Amino acid sequence: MNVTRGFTGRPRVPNAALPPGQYDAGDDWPVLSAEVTPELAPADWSFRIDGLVERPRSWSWEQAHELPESSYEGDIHCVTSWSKFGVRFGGVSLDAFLSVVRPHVSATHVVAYSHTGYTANLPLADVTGGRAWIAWEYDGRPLAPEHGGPARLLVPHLYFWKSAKWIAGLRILDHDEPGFWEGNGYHARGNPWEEQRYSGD
Ligand SMILES: Nc1nc2c(c(=O)[nH]1)N[C@H]1C(S)=C(S)[C@@H](COP(=O)(O)O)O[C@H]1N2
Ligand SMILES: [Mo]
Repeated sequence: MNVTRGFTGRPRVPNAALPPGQYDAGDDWPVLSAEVTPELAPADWSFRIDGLVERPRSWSWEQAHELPESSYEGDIHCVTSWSKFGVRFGGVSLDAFLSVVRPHVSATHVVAYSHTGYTANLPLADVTGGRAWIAWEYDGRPLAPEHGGPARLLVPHLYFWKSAKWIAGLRILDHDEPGFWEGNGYHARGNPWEEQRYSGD
């Protein structure tokens, strides 16, 4: 890809909490969307998990809110090189949804898909063990539509393109299948600490 790596146009302040090549966006929260922000009311939102699971199912907004609340407080890292420190999201851990559908032992990967058609692939191991959420609150308020409200996937330990906005579901697979950005040259896993930006990194 024809991109200039390692240049962000901002001064670098050494910070051990910043993955390599990232800068601190401070109070800014850039909006990065390949699609037009959809008009998606909570009543029209649903979340489904199917594929290699024992009991595929869908949750309405109300049903999803009956699951135990879980929050994330920490950092997020976009591959375009901004990071944000100490953000707070509220929602439900993906573990709570997955324990209901029960992935097969053969399951290795997931494709997350949005109500808009956006997709992102992830190893199953990256969305289990308390490391991924369906998030509908930011800073104690409803998640704004441009940031994926009413609900988005949140996988903060990977580059933020994995955190599909307007999340509609997960398809559980026994192989890896590139999503939208991964099919356009981005890394299959996207670990910011190993600077896995592009396929081949
Ligand atoms: N549906 C959807 N989800 C998406 C994207 C997108 O274009 N569409 N962009 C991804 C990218 S590249 C990033 S950095 C984050 C941006 O989230 P934000 O706009 O809330 O900062 O969402 C991710 N999830
Ligand atoms: Mo991004």
